[in-house]
Amino acid sequence: MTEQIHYGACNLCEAICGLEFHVGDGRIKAIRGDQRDPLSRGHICPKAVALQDLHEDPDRLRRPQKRVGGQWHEVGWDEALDEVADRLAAVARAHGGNAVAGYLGNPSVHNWGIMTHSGALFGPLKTRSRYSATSVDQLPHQLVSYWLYGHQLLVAVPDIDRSQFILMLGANPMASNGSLWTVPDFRKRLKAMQARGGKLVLIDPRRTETAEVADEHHFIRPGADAALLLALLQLLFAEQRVKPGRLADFTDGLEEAGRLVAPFTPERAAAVSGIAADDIRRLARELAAAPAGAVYGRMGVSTQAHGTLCQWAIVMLNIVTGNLDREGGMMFAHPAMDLIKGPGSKPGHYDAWRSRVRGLPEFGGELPVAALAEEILTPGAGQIRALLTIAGNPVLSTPNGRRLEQALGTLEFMVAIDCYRNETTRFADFILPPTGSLEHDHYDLIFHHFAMRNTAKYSPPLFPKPPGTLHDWEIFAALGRRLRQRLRPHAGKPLLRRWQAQLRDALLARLTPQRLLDQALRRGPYGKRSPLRLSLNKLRAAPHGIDLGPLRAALPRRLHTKGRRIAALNDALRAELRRYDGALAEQQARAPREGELWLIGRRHVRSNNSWMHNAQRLVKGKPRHQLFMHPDDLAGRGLADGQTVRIASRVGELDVEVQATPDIMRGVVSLPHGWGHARPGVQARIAREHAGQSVNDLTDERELDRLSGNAALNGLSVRVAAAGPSRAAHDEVANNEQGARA
Ligand SMILES: Nc1nc2c(c(=O)[nH]1)N[C@H]1C(S)=C(S)[C@@H](COP(=O)(O)OP(=O)(O)OC[C@H]3O[C@@H](n4cnc5c(=O)[nH]c(N)nc54)[C@H](O)[C@@H]3O)O[C@H]1N2
Ligand SMILES: Nc1nc2c(c(=O)[nH]1)N[C@H]1C(S)=C(S)[C@@H](COP(=O)(O)OP(=O)(O)OC[C@H]3O[C@@H](n4cnc5c(=O)[nH]c(N)nc54)[C@H](O)[C@@H]3O)O[C@H]1N2
Ligand code: SF4
Ligand SMILES: [Mo]
Repeated sequence: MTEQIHYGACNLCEAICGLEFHVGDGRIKAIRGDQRDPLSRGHICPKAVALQDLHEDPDRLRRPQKRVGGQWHEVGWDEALDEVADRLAAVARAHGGNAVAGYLGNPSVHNWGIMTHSGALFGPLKTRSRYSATSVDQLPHQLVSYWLYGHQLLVAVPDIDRSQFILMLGANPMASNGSLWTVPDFRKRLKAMQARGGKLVLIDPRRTETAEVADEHHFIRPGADAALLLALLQLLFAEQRVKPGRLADFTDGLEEAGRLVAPFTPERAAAVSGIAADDIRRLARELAAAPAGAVYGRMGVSTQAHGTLCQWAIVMLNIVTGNLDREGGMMFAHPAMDLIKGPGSKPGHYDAWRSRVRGLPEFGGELPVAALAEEILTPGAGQIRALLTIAGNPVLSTPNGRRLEQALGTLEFMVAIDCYRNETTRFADFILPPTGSLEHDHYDLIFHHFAMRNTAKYSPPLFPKPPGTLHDWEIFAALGRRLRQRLRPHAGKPLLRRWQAQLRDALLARLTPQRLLDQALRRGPYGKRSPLRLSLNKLRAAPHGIDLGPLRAALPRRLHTKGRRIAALNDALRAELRRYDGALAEQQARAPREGELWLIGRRHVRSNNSWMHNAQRLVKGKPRHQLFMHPDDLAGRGLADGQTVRIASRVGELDVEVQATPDIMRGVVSLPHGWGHARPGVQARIAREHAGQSVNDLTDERELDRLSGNAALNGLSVRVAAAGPSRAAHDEVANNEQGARA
């Protein structure tokens, strides 16, 4: 038997690790890290090996599925695509385009065909009812980047290989492998920084895997980060430590920002965060003194009540310390296929329209997904009647999943483009499964924008496309073509415009991701105008990837604002700062409610959102979906480690096993998301044996970051009691909430 070695990259998370596949007899024999990958340098995590399990999983769908009543049938592609197009077009014709909604889940940003061809599908639908996982994730980052730098993708990342100080909030790269920060092998890079005398300070309500390797860790009361960050800013201004350096030449509003943060003293921050005022002072001074440092915050400070304010304050801290765009500070990547400067660049827009029921602002053409259920359930013009989900599982991943389930049950029509019959797609009338990730090629379109080093890599498919299957982008193109025929989106326009539009559509339909990549590479910063002359062929000839060097200065050139200036403030931010002053005063005055706990989430390196629990090698061993709780909080309620407890919020309650741990702050409990596979109709044999409960049956669709509409998944008020038959705990919370709102 001859064994062959193929090279590629992992597309499961944002780290884009280089992989080495050992293949023999048409099967994978081993998956290892590619030592010669210039970005990941051999690093992988246990999920990479599970790519084989996904590939071979008998539960993974390979043919279109049609549901008739409670029964699923395999059907042919033409039949499925024709009927899906008929049904979607019928809803759009009868009720308008907005009656057809779309939801794009997380793997769509890891699948380049979905990125290049989603326009082919959504173009003819002309719907404003667009949702994605963005609004349960990084929306505040994008909004702040759009406001300050003029482009939603201009997100700076810690230049860890040259840094001396990182202040990190609400991120756990030891488990997540980095987010909005492509940093494969975080641990090794951190160790190198520490060996240079550098320091990592972590702020997190849980003593996480990252806290274990940090130099300093502070517990923080969930949701109190804005107070802490604004106090750090206040101190830098008050102690005259503001030194933006060259950034001052192209930044507007710094002085005014100094005035607006003046009320946020360390004493106020200490009162709500649990971090001592003296520690806050010391942190501000250390940050200011570091020769090169970075402030970085992720999920824990995005998916909370003040997500946008937190991300704004983080950017401002990096600006006033002169660390933005400085080596060893927070820097911007220059990817080979550049979605910021390239053609078709989408800088973003905000509040150009609002959601119908609650009036939540759109961002970049998408509405907050916390509003999806009510938009389906509330009658009236524009009510959503059909839904298209792509690579997503919003029942498990968006707040109040039970209400969304209820809503999905009322739809006239639903179609899912997904490889599994999961907690969401089981509601669909059709599931259209794409090829698996080893059956198509890959180029990471998104995460090179957030990488701590500039590299480029093309991964050819490991296995040929099986006969009778379609890639995601082919499904998009085929469905888009059928929708255009049925909806004739250019009808009514003047003849010339119609021809132009039809020509453009026809060209688009013929473009493959490969051609788009090749063109973008040639036109891009390392293309025909540079000595590298990068093209798809050049990438094909370099199976380990091409190193494009460390991050380099980008400002003000790369800014997308008028006059290439950073706008530190706008009216929305000014108003938010004033409002937060009041909110903080209220919070300081409010006595803690008896028995109240704050719920946060967590991630584990062997799990990936909701969809990798069907791999035996990832779920084996002791369960990882217990509720973490401090021993004192358990004792105070007469509860014991390992028992089943009932946890209740305004929207629901569930019973879970509790695990006592001193590694969580008192008053805080933690439950990971993405579990809850016992729901009927889910086809995932192994995942069902490790079902767990869905934390999003507790999270609240009303709890949002006000500015962005991002879900406040962390810092939710809950109660925990012994599990019993009664629903008393739930009713009590519901009553309290009503009282608080009345
Ligand atoms: N409480 C709480 N909730 C959270 C979070 C949290 O921290 N706490 N995290 C949030 C975050 S950051 C995110 S990103 C979301 C994720 O939420 P979602 O994106 O809604 O859900 P996933 O679990 O990523 O589900 C991905 C689906 O895509 C399918 N899939 C995988 N690869 C492909 C592919 O190549 N093509 C297609 N068509 N389908 C594919 C899988 O089968 C799976 O069904 O969850 C969010 N929800
Ligand atoms: N293994 C694995 N890797 C993943 C994923 C996965 O599911 N599994 N998902 C991927 C995705 S989609 C994403 S978006 C990234 C997320 O990547 P990260 O943001 O790095 O990962 P999280 O584990 O969500 O880290 C959030 C941290 O915030 C803390 N936290 C909660 N509330 C607060 C708060 O109010 N304040 C502060 N300061 N901290 C708080 C939590 O305790 C947690 O440690 O990970 C990606 N990588
Ligand atoms: S860290 Fe793990 S899941 Fe993420 S890209 Fe690397 S191997 Fe894949
Ligand atoms: Mo995410």
